[in-house]
Amino acid sequence: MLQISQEKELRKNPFGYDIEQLKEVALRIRRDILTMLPEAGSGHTGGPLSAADFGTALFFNEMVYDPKNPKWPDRDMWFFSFGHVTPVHYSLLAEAGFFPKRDLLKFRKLDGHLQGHPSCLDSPGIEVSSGSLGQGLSIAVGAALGSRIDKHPRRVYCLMSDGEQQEGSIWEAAMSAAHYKVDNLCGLIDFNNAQIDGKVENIMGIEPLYDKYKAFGWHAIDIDGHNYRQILDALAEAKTVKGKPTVILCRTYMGKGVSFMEDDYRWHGKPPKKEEAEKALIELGTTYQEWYQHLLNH
Ligand SMILES: Cc1ncc(C[n+]2csc(CCOP(=O)(O)OP(=O)(O)O)c2C)c(N)n1
Repeated sequence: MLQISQEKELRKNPFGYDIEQLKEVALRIRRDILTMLPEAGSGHTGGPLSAADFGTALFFNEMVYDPKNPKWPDRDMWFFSFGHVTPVHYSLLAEAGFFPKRDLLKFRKLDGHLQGHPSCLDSPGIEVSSGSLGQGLSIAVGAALGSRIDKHPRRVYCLMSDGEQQEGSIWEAAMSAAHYKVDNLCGLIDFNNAQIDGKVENIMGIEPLYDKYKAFGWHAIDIDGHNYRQILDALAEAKTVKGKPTVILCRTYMGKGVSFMEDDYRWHGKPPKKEEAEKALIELGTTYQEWYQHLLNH
């Protein structure tokens, strides 16, 4: 039988950063993303940059976990259903201390553990391997239900993209989450209106997404996904909702933070070349060489 702590002081985020500290972390996360990608020579840029702010709020203010003990029974659980955003996922894990930052320089390399899509067999802090869009919410519903059966106080977070709302399996999972009243489940959607081939609204529109989740029996919150006050308030509100799951629609911009990437779907799946990364990193107050060295030393 697992020993699960119900005590409030044990079940808290290990950092508890305020908004100014969260902004500083997110800047480092964006620098990491732009340094590891050209080094890998492949991978996704736009989604990781759009998800960087609500991802930072989750890892450095909200979720309960122990980076030195990834399988700690008391932990909350998070599932990155849109597996392809590994640059932000891995950078958050490294920043939190699950593994050294220098590992980021081995992203997508044979002698590293950080695969292009997350593998729970290879890297700490990954609950489940993902990459096939639309699967994560079903897994999260199961984890939330199982936690409830165990009388575990954990919360389960499912990070999704807007493109994957086009998958039918999302809506089967959404239906079951409401049916089973899993109020320990919180979905966050990176609503950047961009996917691999263009704008989501032009490929297969998903609006009105807020009304759709409401109609499926969820509590829904629509926020600016780059505004920390709104993100933290939405996460706090989600914890007060009883009898239904909550979804937070995080309105974001693909490529957020880099002028020549923002709101451009062509950055969905390509890495910056070293010269492009240099330009981007200068906008973010550093240089490629400086941040590469920073990663090597941490
Ligand atoms: C089931 C499935 N179909 C297709 C793909 C290929 N694919 C990878 S990312 C992507 C675009 C998805 O757009 P979105 O999830 O909104 O991500 P963003 O562009 O915001 O990073 C597609 C179609 C996949 N990974 N899984």
